[in-house]
Amino acid sequence: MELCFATHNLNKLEEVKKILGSSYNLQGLAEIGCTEELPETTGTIAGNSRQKAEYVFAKYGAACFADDSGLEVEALQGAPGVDSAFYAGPQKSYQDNVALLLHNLTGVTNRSARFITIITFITEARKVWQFEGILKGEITDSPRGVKGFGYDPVFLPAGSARTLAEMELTEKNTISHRAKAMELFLSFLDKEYDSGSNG
Ligand code: ITT
Repeated sequence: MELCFATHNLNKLEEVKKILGSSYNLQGLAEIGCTEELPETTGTIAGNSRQKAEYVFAKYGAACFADDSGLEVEALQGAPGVDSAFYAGPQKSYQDNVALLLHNLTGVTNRSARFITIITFITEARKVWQFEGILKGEITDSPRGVKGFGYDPVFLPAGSARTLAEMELTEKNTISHRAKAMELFLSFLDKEYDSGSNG
C-alpha cells in the first residue's frame, strides 16, 4: 500500500520508515513535489496535525498522514507543548531548544514531563482519523546521549536508566509516543482501511 507521510522532519521519517517495514511504500514530501513549509497555526497539537495533513491532501491530492508532536513539562504548565519545534526561536534548533528548557528548569525539582504525538490520516474520501501516543518520563539535569533528535538527550522515559538519545532507534521505537500512535494507526489500516470498508 502507498502512503505519503506529510513531514519535512527527516528524523520522524526515519523512525516511521522503520516502524512500517516493507509492507508499505512510504513517500516523503519531496517525492510528491512539496518543498514548502507546512502550515502549523492552530495553536494545538491535534489541530496542527490535522492542518498539515489537510494541506497536503488539498494541494497534492495524496492520501497522507501527518504527525504533530510536542514535549509537555509539568512544572512549565505544559510548555513547550505545541511550540516544541520553535521553543528557543524561529531557527528551530534542537540544541537551542534543549538549552532553553534546561535553563527554565534550573532549580526545579519536579522534572515530570511527557511526549505526545497525534497522527492524522486523511484519505481520498476526505475522511479524517486521529491517533494519539504518549510517553511519560522526566527531564534530566543535563543532556545525555547522541542518538535520536530534538529533546531526546534530556528525556528519561519512566522506568528507564537511559535517555531516549542513549537508546538505539529500534529500542526507542518499542516505547515512544510516535510508535504508540503509529501502532494504533497501523492496526486501523489493517482492520478498517486496507479491508476496503472505509476507503
Ligand atoms: P513537521 O512539522 O514537518 O512534521 P517538525 O519538526 O516541525 O516537523 P513538529 O511540529 O511536530 O515537527 O515539532 C515537534 C518538535 O518536538 C520537534 O521539532 C522536536 O524538537 C520535538 N520532538 C518531536 N518528537 C520528538 C521525539 O521523538 N524526540 C525528541 N523530540 C521530539
